[in-house]
Amino acid sequence: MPALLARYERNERGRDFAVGDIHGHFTRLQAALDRIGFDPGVDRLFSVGDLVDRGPECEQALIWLAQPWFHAVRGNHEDIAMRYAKGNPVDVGSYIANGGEWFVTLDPARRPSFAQAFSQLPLAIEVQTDAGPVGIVHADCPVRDWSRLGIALRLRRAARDRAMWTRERLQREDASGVAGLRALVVGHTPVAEPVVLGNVFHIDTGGWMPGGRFTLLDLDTLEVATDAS
Ligand SMILES: [Mn+2]
Repeated sequence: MPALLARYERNERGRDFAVGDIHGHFTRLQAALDRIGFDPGVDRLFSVGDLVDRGPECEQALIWLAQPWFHAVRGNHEDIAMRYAKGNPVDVGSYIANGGEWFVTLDPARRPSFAQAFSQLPLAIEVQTDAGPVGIVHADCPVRDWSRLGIALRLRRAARDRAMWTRERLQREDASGVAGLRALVVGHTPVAEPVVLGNVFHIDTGGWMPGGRFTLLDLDTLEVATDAS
């Protein structure tokens, strides 16, 4: 069984970035990476998940997930795709309304390759930086202390669901933060500008939406990466 919490050592050679929800817009993401001079030879990109649904290039998710410099956690849209591919009950109407039409209409023989790739994704990533560990989860850390996350994810279905689905911290403007981490980076809820509550960075600035853009957060500085010129 793949790890629910994956750990990455400090990047000794290049930079580390996190990006918000992608939703099938890999061409736009690549353009954003090009603008900051992302170097796949030494840099790493950590995705908060939701690689698929809504956009036109969902099938490219498998190509990106195969890259050695690209690391993603599982979002709720990957979660739904896994359930659907396994034949578990999914409200197909709402799935399509939320961008899942590409998967519903995909050749059923091709669905398992996506379900398999998504099943390998951790629900949380921890990246070491000079100033301490940075966590990455799609929606939120379901426990107050990061050191308790691994066991919570293993033992509690509710913790796994919260990691992928909740919007409570943002809705409540809860600035209490997550202990045991320098910063937590999440997506899932679109925001016009990155929102920082305590040490929790919400970075889904809608790169997949008309008029939105991808925020690439430098994990070393916790600043939004700016264009290389
Ligand atoms: Mn989401």
